[in-house]
Amino acid sequence: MGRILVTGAAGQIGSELVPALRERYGADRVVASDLRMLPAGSPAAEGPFEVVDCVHVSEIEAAVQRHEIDAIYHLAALLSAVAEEQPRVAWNVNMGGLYRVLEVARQHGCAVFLPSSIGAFGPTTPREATPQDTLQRPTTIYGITKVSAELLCDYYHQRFGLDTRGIRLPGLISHVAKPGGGTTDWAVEIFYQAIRYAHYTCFLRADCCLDMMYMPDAIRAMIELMEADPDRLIHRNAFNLSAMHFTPERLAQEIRRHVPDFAIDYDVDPVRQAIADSWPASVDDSAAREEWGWQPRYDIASTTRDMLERLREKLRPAR
Ligand code: NAD
Ligand code: AKB
Repeated sequence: MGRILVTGAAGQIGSELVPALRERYGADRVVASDLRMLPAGSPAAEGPFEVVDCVHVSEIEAAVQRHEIDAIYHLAALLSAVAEEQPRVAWNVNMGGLYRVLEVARQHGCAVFLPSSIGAFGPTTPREATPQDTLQRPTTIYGITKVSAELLCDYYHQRFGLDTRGIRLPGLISHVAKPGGGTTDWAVEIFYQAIRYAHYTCFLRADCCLDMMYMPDAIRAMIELMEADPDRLIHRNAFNLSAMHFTPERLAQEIRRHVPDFAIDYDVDPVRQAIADSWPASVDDSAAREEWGWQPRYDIASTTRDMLERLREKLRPAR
């Protein structure tokens, strides 16, 4: 891997992807970029940084040229709940930003990684063990941008020979940066609230099952896919990826093993519930396993244990 640009680097994924890439390829070879500055003192802030608004092609191009970039991890996007509040902005950032990144990549010969999502599926997709190749008719603006993004990346690969690769990520659980306004944010918030108040009010129904993954697995998957032998990749944009799936009630039960008096109640948000109801409960990731050897390492028990341990440390009052 040569020199890497990460867009949207201040977000939930970028905050952990940038340090992981720097550890693997060298700090000076990975340039973080975002609309906003990285929080001072965060691990991602230790290294090169550029302000890049992905809807401005000149800003992407300047960063690519200045740092002689070979690969772009394009993370900048609006997540599902925020996108539903601002559909026009979501289209502009998610599709407009991607189109400009792909054009710059085409002109400068960069590889592109794009995170798609379980949001790329819709209510007519088989909901259990969702196949790799299946019906994709999402009903959210987020999902529409994700399917379009998968297709656009395939097009740039087929038409221009660009090395584009992508993963359909499930909801991500992490402790470094908070999630940015998605439907699966509850699965992060619940840990903060369990430690602070031993209580959480969930905005999804108790029995709403969704696919989930712990961030270390997601980061490893992104790096492994970009390092995979291209001759073995049949799907490219984008691979189903799975690690675990659970309901709020099931996660609450797991948290109670560590916080015995933890209580959960429900105040369902109809908008986010409708989004969740249109997504798979579990996905079949056999293509990723066969084509580049994907294997998750964290399940619900090990994720819960690690999240609580790390958040207890992070939220401990300074003496
Ligand atoms: P996030 O909302 O936490 O971060 C996105 C970042 O993009 C923010 O720091 C924001 O400032 C930046 N940004 C927004 N508009 C921009 C623009 N015009 N130019 C440059 N930067 C801009 O999101 P995330 O959770 O880190 O997700 C990153 C990507 O992964 C997105 O494409 C998202 O759809 C996808 N994804 C995330 C999850 C998840 O659970 N976090 C799951 C599936 C897919
Ligand atoms: C969201 O909820 O929007 C994201 C996702 C699964 O794409 N976490």
